Amino acid sequence: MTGTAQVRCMLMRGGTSKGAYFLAADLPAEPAARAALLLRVMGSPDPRQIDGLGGAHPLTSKVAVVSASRDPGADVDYLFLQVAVDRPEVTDRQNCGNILAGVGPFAVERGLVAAGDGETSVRIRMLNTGEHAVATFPTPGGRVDYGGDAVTAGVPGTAAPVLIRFPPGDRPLLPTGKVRDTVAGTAVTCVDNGMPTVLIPASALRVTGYESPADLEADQALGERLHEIRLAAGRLMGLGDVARTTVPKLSLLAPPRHGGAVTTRTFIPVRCHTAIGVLGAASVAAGLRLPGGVGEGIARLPGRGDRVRVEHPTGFLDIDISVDPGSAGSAPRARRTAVVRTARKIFDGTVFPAPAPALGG
Ligand code: NQM
Repeated sequence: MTGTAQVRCMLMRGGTSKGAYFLAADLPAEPAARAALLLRVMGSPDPRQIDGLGGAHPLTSKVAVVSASRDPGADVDYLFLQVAVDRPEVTDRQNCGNILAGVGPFAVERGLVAAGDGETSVRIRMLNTGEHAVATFPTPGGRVDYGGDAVTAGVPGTAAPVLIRFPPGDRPLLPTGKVRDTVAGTAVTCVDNGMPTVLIPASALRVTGYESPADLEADQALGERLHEIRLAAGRLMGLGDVARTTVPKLSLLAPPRHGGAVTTRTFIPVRCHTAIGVLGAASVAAGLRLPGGVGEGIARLPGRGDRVRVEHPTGFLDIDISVDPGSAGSAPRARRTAVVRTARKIFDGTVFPAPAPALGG
């Protein structure tokens, strides 16, 4: 470990999020000490995160901790940590598929995985959920090439594609065992294809689902209603009291407007996402593929092929998904989920965390 006065760190954009990437060996192993250090690295708690790397929004206050894996099915382990902006909290309760997009390139940059000539595939064990992913990205001449033609809606310009494939998970897609539940008086579909998510028809909450994130965040009555639904849904999903956790997420559904399958506005869970999370979109897509869910009559699913285009406030996210709807004796499961994201190395160097607050006083 480098010591806590300065820490080796790479700042990367992963999909539509931005985070600080660390080798596990460069951070304290003990979770409380690691959390205390990361709060100082990111500048939390402070709504502006003025004294740290954080960008004053949950989407830019993220951390990846990466190490070589002992799992024979993985090259590296990835632990995602969400650093709260205005509260002194660091949580491993959720995963992040956007930050995941940077993990493979980071593993090559730090020498955890040897680059192939042309492209490299990195097998990643996601410690937050125990699930696996495989990320494939260009490495011409044995170096990560971040430049390319792929577009990530919500990110300016183009970049190299990072193909992320999620093998079939063991966990059932429906944490409540039902494709439709009524929580706090509202019909919802609770689904988890990598991210516990509650699907809610926007019309049930008296919004169109096409409002901007800022307008939705400003709607106090909506915020209170969403909180009520989330607390009830969290209990039903077996997540216990979710008052202070970042999962489940809430996705409002409305008919598509731009040729996709559905329009979404996703709460993560208080701020409204400016796009949608990768695993959040994978969960929305899975929920739409299950007959009887609340997306029926709202979504327009393609008749052929496995691609579900999820529209969001700054464009769309395509999810390739195939779902086994289950039968009398077996619960529905995802057979295959895949997505193309992009990532970029922004900065590599040493971060100097703000000094720890003095004790006492
Ligand atoms: O759902 C935001 C993000 C995410 C999570 C959030 C994510 C995912 O966009 O896989 O990527 O839902 O908190 O980074």
